[in-house]
Amino acid sequence: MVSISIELNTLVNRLSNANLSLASAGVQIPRYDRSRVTPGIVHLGIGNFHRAHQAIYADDCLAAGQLDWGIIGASLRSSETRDALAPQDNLYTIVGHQDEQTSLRIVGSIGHILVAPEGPAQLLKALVDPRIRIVTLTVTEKGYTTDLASRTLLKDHPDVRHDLEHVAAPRSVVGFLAEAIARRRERSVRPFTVLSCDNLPANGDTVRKILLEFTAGRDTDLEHYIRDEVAFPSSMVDRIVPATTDEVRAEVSRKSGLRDAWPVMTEPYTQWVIEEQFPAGRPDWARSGALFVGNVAPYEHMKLRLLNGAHSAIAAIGRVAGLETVDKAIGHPAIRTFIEGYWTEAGATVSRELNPGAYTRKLLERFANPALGHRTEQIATDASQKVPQRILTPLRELRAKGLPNAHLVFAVAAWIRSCAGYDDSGKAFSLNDPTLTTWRGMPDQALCSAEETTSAFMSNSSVFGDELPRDIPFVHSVASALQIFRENGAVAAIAALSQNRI
Ligand code: CS2
Repeated sequence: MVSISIELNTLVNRLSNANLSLASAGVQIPRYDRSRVTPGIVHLGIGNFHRAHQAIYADDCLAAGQLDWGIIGASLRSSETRDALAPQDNLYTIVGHQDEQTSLRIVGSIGHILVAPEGPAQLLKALVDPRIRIVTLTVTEKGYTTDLASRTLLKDHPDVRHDLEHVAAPRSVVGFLAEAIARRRERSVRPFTVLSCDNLPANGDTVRKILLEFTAGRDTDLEHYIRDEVAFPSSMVDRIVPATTDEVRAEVSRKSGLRDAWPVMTEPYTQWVIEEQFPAGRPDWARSGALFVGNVAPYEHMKLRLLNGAHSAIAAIGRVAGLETVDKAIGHPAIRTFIEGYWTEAGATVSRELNPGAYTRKLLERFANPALGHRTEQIATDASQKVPQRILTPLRELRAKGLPNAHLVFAVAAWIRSCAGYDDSGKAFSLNDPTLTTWRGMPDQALCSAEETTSAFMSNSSVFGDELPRDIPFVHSVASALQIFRENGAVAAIAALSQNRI
């Protein structure tokens, strides 16, 4: 079966500019002349999320005739995406799945992909190009080389240290941004706007802050220039984008009639809320529904705390319970009830004006989409970088106000339990969270009691900060929830909470 589909696959033409006319009927293709597009955006972190989100908004603008807003994508690590997309003229297919419906769209907004480690000078050249007016970022939490609990630059991070010494050959996001802004300034080229599209609180302000800390150690004139001249709007981005599987590749070849080495599958839902601060201009992303606001914080709180918070809780519980995908986890009555309780508590930290009730009703539907096959393992990746802003920030607020927070405490315990690296049946799974697994204080949960494990985790200040570990009732409740997880298994533990048996 596999070899037959591989053979069929090689008979299908490769996606490319020249082959676009061979796409099957019903496949949406770029209706603009790609050879006339010029770059206006450099995007750092050319992964699936960018390709299913910002690149689509850009594609719509290009189709509307705003041809000076093409994207140069850059990867700060591997050459995988460039290697897959370059032979197909950087075209790729977006597969939309909802219920029984599939939509296919070939996207043309990425003109070129650079691989930073292969040629940092080329990426700097692109960043200094006066045509570039915006630099967008999806570099994941880790890419900010920041201690998330204190929002300070990790000055001892090897890449940060390297970049302070080798300014012309940077490795990190801050290193590239600082050097590009410095060169533009020397050449009297107006600075670009830096637009973070990662799931971080006040993401624009966070990049600004770490960039200022970085430049303070390098050049105080540059620091002042960045403070006065460079805009860092914050933005909230939302679209669920699972990792691409071989099944998706095969489906795309079969349905579009063109072979695509790296299509991206996603849900129909998409949202982008952006602070209106673009002194160097911007494309008309509003035409695809982007919302421009004065302050993104209420939207970002709602999304990070309700969607991402629940996602991280589901990922931890799901992994421990042996449930591999979000739809399977949320389809389990005990988990669904738990998540509804979680939303009631976390929702108390979200602006009423945004109608969090309607938002979570929609989330239930989105999480339940079986076509996505969104893996709990994917969401659990780098969980130690996600838990602070998704779960612990609202938890601190709830505790400060004396509001109910038992579900969030259970989510913390579930995460700690999942860091044991085996599920309730004893089956091992890998923890893809290098910041945590290389942490010296990581307890061996098979040997440590729930209290010992909890107190070891509490000593990790880059996750828990300084204040929560001093909240003794909180530490006790995490330890007792962890004990309940150990004794009963994840599903029974959360069911007991929902039934008020604890
Ligand atoms: C997820 C997010 O992997 C994760 O951590 O929570 O990628 C989530 O799917 C997106 O933020 C949805 O917009």
